[in-house]
Amino acid sequence: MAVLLSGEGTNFAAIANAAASGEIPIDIVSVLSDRPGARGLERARALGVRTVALPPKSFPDRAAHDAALIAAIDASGARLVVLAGYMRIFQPAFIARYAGRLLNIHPSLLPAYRGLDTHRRAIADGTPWHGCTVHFVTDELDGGPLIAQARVPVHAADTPDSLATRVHAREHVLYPRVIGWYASGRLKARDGTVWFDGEPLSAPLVLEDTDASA
Ligand code: NHR
Repeated sequence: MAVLLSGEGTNFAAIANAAASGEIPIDIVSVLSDRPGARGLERARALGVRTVALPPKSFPDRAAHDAALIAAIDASGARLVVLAGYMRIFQPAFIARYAGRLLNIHPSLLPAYRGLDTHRRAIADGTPWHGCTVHFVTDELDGGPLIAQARVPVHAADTPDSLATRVHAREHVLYPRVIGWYASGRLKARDGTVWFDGEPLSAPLVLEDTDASA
């Protein structure tokens, strides 16, 4: 698989750990970023993973940037593409190329809070539960078929940062697990539906709560 990231790369690190320990049958062949200074690229280099930085400013438009990403991903031999804090919206040609093999983890219980700044918005609404969702990526922003979620409580004293920390801890468990399902052939996207163990999912799978998340 290839990983695309724009920032810290903590989800990448969690996936790389799960792969290195043999927990999931996956080979990370490339880490790509739109931000040459992304900390996640440094983490990848430290682990000996090939990295590619493609700043949007080097391209005339989004389509050209996407095309360069496609060329780099395909040259790496990746069959699965995983967004892990990647912050640039893709044009339809990118989405079409990786249909059914492009995953994202989004920091909310989708369909709630699509888009950016999810932790602040959840706190402002006084919602009691928040969390993260892994989904197949489509042209509908944060609107592709849902695969699995993990939830966390929102505490009265939470700030966006404290809530983000609680959500991140669950992301680092949920994302490697879902990628493992995909890699072992248990998880597929077909006809706009998610299939798990040969059955269509009518609702996202839920990662059981643990004391650590509360
Ligand atoms: N692309 C498509 N076509 N569809 C999706 O569902 C996508 C996508 C690209 C990224 C991740 C998503 C998230 O989990 C994602 C899903 C960035 C933005 C955004 O507004 C929105 C959603 C996500 C990521 N990006 C701005 C842009 O103009 C830039 C924002 C910034 O740099 O801070 O691309 O949250």
